[in-house]
Amino acid sequence: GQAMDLLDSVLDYKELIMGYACAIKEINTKFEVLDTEFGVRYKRNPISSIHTRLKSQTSILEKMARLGIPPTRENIENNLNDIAGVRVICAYIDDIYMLADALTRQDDIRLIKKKDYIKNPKPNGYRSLHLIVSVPIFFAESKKEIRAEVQIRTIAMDFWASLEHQIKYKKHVDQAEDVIARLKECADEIAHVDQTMQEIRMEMDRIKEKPSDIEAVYEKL
Ligand code: 0O2
Repeated sequence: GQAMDLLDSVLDYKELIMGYACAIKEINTKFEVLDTEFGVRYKRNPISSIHTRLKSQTSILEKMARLGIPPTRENIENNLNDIAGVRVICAYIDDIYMLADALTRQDDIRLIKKKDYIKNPKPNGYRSLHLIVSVPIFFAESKKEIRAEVQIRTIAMDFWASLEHQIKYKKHVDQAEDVIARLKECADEIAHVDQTMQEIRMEMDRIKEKPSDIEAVYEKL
C-alpha cells in the first residue's frame, strides 16, 4: 500500500544520492591528485581548499517544482546538474584554468557545459569558472555516468561570493541599492587585486631560485 510506496521512494532516493556522493569522491580525488603532482613538480600547491556539498532532498524537490517537472528519479537525473557540487578554491587565476583544463582533459571526464563568469562576470560582479561534467562511477554490478557541478574560483572571489550569497538571502536589507553598488565595486577591486597578485607571482617565478650552498659547490666541480 501507501507505506510500501513511501518506503520504495525513500530507498530510491538513497540510491540516487549515493551515486552523487560517489561522483563527489571521485572528482575530489582527481583535484587532490593534481594538487599533489603540481606541488612536487613546481613546489607550489595550486589548491587552497576544496568544499563539497550534496543538494538536500528539500532543495531537489523545490527545484523540480520550480521547473514544473514531476520529481521522478529519471527526471531528476536528466534535469538537475548540481546535486553534486565541488568547489575548488585557488590562490591565483591562472591556476583556475590550469585545473579546469587538467580535469576536462582526463579521458573519463565528459565536459557537458562550461560557464566562464571570470571572463564574463555577472552584472552583480560574480566571478567564478563553472563546469558541468559527468564522470563514470563503477558499482558492483553496473557503471553509471553521473553529473556534477564544479565551481573554481580564487580565495578573494570566494570571499566575495559568500558575503553576496548571505545578503541575497536576507529579505530586508536596508538601502539594498547602495549595498548592491558597493558589492559590485568590491568585486571589481578584487578582480584587480587577483590580477596584480598573479603578475607579481609570475615575475617571482621567472627569477630562478638561488642555488643552495651545496649545489654551488657541485657546480664548481
Ligand atoms: P546555492 O545555494 O549556492 O546552491 P543554468 O540553468 O545552469 O544556466 P544556474 O543553475 O543558475 O543556470 O547555474 P549557474 O549560473 O552556473 O549558477 C549555479 C551556482 O553558482 C549557484 O547555485 C551558486 O552557487 C553560484 N552562483 C551563481 N551566480 C551567483 C551569484 O550571483 N552570487 C553567488 N554568491 N553565487 C552565485 P544556486 O543553486 O543558485 O545556489
